Amino acid sequence: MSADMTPADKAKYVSARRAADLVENGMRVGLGTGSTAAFLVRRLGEMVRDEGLKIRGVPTSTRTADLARAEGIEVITLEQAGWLDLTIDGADEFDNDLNLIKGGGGALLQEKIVAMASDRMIVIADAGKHVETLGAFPLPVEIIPFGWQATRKLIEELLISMDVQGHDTALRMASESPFVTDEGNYILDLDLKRIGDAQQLAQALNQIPGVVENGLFIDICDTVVIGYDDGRLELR
Ligand code: ABF
Repeated sequence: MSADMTPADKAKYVSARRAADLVENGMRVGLGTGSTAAFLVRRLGEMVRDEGLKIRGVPTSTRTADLARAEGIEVITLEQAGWLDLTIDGADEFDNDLNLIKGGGGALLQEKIVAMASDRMIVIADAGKHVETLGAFPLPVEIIPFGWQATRKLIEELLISMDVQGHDTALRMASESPFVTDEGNYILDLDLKRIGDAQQLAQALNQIPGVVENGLFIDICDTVVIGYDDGRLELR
């Protein structure tokens, strides 16, 4: 841990290193995306190089794949792995039921597919990600570019009938152009402020034809490894 780390980075670092201890020789491991997951990938790289850990990693984004290869981790595709023993990934929010909002990094589709294709899913997060009720973090929804304005309008009409506090939506941009995911899709960020029934919302969103997937991870996460900036850890 370097002295110039921010308190949040220290919390992410301790969470990621604790989760790395749960990785065993021979595992096929889903590797998450984001800054917390990057600490995990770096720690696993150390274990591969210095302790002879033998794992095969399935990344959830091209940037995680690049980092894992640079760290000397054997990278395979989910198709090659077939199924995974364990996935470790970050999150933008987690509640007391371990339901999540993910997708702040724009990788939610591969993250959800990889997490669901795993015997166990562990989230690594700083304590600041814990919320009583999901929704303060804008909910990412991956949509196909075809007719995206119509899809956005259908989503906004849906939100009126949902148990949410906010209804604003925004197309995620990357400088002057729409942000494009690894699959070539767009992301709409829904500023819902508070989500009353996350399960109902997640199912309703995915009924809209142009919607590919949403960032609500309901009943997917098995354990959250919570890191604190003073080095403390809590497993839930
Ligand atoms: C990724 O990690 C995303 O789903 C989530 O948005 C992000 C959290 O980023 P960070 O770890 O940098 O806070 O899994």
